[in-house]
Amino acid sequence: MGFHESPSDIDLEYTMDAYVAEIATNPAHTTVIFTLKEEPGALAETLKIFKDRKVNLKHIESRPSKYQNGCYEILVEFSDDSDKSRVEEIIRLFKKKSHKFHVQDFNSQIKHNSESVPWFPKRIRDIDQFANRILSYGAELDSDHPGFTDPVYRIHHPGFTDPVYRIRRKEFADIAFNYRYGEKIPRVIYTEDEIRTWRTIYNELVQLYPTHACSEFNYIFPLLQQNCGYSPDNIPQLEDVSNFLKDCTGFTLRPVAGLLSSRDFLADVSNFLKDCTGFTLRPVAGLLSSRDFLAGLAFRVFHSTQYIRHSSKPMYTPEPDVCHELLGHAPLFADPDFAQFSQEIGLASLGASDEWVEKLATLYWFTVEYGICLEKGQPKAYGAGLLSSFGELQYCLTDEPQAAPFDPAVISVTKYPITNYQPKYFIADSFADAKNKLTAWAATIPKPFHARYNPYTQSIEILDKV
Ligand code: HBI
Ligand code: NLE
Ligand code: FE
Repeated sequence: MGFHESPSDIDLEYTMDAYVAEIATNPAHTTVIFTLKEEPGALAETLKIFKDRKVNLKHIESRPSKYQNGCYEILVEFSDDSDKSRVEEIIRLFKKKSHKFHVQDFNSQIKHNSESVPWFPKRIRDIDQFANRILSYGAELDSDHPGFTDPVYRIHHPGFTDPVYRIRRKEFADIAFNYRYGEKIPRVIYTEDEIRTWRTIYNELVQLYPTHACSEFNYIFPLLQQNCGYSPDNIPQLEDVSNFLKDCTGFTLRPVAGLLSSRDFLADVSNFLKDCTGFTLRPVAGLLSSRDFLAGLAFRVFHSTQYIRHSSKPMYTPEPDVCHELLGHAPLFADPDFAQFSQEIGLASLGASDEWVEKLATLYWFTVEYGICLEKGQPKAYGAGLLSSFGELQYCLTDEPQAAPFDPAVISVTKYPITNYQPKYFIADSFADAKNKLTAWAATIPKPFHARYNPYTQSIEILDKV
């Protein structure tokens, strides 16, 4: 993107990325970055420039300068919706003072870039900006998700006509709407009726897992039973599962010790550290757009519903629910290769065009949701949509559906139904094979940059493509 011409530009990359995010959502923002000597009152004096011109500050960041001793780099973002001439005046002023201030005005560059690159979150906290932008909250509202306005969907969704269920769904939606990054996910007391639905699904599925699910899934599942309250009589709490997925990446043993039963302690601790992945869950009221949903994966954040499907149709629902998230998705997010595969799709989606996001969503569909892989020559399910539906889990390994080899170029343009069992599955040779093929294919997505996740700052780093 041509930002990094001088060493100090490279150093400012992170801050500038944050700025790109803002300007793209709301073009009426300007950011300046300048270097200030550490002197009493220096910052206050500079900020007076904004105050005197009645320009509102939106955001300030500071950090010690690596290049000039005793100096601070300050990023100031301000709204300029009031008066363009005031903003120009401020920029002029900064430039004039540049023997004292090193001024960066990359407005023109960024405006240019934001025309071609859709907005995407740069910091994990940015997810708050879209997590409530849902397309439907299922039983409550109609949706513009293709298919969800379809009468067929309503036939598959008996919750639409059950007033008690609709009220309950509203309670779950409110939890998700009020949630902000970093908070604990509120614990839910599930009703007897809800637990009965969970029990039906759980008991059916655990009978199928040993023969139908992939070995990675079967390896993690007992850990969830031991540590997160997975049992026929208890719907696990999102908060506990989220902590499970996240904490075991830590280097200290202490949080791990708290989670494990003392039996097999040492063996489990080492496996625990190895196997978990830093994925976290975040409550969501309903379906997100593909772009928003995939962007979460780039940060290893998985948006999870917390409500349960209507009790009248436990075997299959077209909509994600807590059974789907916790039985279908959560176990494999504890597998390092699978976690990386999922994050890879997320990173590829950042800043991609609508057309390419749709292709990535389709790939997500045929892998993370409906993937089948070979194990010792035998097909096994790893897709969450299969692992949470005891109807489709049985069906998918019969001769009835079509099976095709794993080829991202083919998969990405394949049409699929969202309210029925899949007519076709793509069979991967292994996770590793699927990941390599995906990475190779994703490199062909036309984007001016490569996005990489920095887990220490939990932010996206942008690398120019050469
Ligand atoms: N939103 N909340 C939520 N959960 C999903 O599983 C989900 C979504 N939006 C889109 C989606 N899944 C996929 O079908 C792809 O479009 C990415
Ligand atoms: N069909 C799945 C189930 O019944 O658990 C849910 C799929 C959500 C995409
Ligand atoms: Fe899903």
